[in-house]
Amino acid sequence: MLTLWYSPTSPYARKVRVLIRECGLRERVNEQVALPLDDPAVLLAANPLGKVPALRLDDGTVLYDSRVICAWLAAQGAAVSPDSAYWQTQRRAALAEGVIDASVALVMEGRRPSPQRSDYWIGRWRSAIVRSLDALEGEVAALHEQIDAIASAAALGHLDLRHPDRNWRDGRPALAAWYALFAQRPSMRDTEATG
Ligand SMILES: N[C@@H](CCC(=O)N[C@@H](CS)C(=O)NCC(=O)O)C(=O)O
Repeated sequence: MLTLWYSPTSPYARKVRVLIRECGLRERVNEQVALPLDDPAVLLAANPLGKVPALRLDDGTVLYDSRVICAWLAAQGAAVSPDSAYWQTQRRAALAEGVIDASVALVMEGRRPSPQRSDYWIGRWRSAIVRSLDALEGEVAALHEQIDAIASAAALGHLDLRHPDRNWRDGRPALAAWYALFAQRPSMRDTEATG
């Protein structure tokens, strides 16, 4: 049985839930409400970004975000479906893109006049980044030269550029060593921002 964590009002989750029905997969999916702002432990364990939707597959692995889940659902009817490594690559890319989203959101929030800034959202974005980098630290061996590696490098480069005070390398030696090597690639050097 597949498990989908969702919130009833999330349009991202709704997209997935509609597609589940359109694909005739409703009987295979246990839909569980998880309200992300309550930080339910089961959701944080499934998705370090702390967001819905997240889908647990029959083999226990979890997919997020909604784009990856929708692509996986759509592939279920296909004669030849990509393998599990492919979906994990897409899921890791979504994880890194979620770090980028949170990192950019922190910059934008910091540009608002201080009375308008939300400590609540700043705290949520920082926590999501910490959990997600911890997850990436455990998955470094899977990062090669695919989109998940590129998205991870872009995320870490942005953290260096905009949030150097957060010291993301602390406690994450494998990710730090991986990034030190990846950052030397000509593609990374050629696209490095300084301002
Ligand atoms: N890119 C994600 C976005 C998911 C998302 O932002 N979900 C919201 C609910 S509508 C959420 O869980 N927010 C919690 C948070 O931002 O901490 C996707 O496509 O699944």
